[in-house]
Amino acid sequence: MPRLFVALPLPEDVRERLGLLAGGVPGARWVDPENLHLTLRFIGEVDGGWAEDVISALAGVSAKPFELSLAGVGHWGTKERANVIWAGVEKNPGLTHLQSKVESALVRLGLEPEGRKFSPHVTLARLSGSPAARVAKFIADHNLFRLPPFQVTAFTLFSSFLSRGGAIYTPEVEYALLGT
Ligand code: 3AM
Repeated sequence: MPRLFVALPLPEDVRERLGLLAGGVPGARWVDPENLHLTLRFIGEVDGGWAEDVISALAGVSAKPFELSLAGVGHWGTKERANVIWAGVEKNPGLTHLQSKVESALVRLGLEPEGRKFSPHVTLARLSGSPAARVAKFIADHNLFRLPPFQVTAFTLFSSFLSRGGAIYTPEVEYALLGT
């Protein structure tokens, strides 16, 4: 059964620049630059028939291309026990619009609505037992992190395979943003 999620792939130069942030936090498992992405919706495991339905439902999503800027870093979890370090996204109505179209297409299909508010981010590292002071230092050091904007012209359905060496993400279907 494939495990699926919908995400924006990131241009290679953006992934390289994000990859340069890795380091300085004990207990951090940094995401390989080739795997960096911005998740729009985690779907989870679906059987073959459902996967086909997901593929065609996403083909019905229409949204315009838009510019995206990555800026800032932060963490999930508590201050004492952070579990993820991420790069942030500047406020972006185009992104919010696309995400809500993807969400409603999947809910129409019968998936449970995502209960959590959409908080766009790019996961940079997953943490276990990282000292709070080192996480705080990382975030303070990269306070002014910002990349030049790039054009988002497509979103992608990925499959995720969990292996011992970490998750392997494979782009399965790319959907062009063509405008409405
Ligand atoms: O892009 P990020 O790293 O925030 O954490 C997983 C990753 O999100 C998330 O889906 C993205 C691609 O794997 N994910 C994994 N399992 C999940 C679950 N059960 C999940 N999100 C919600 N519920």
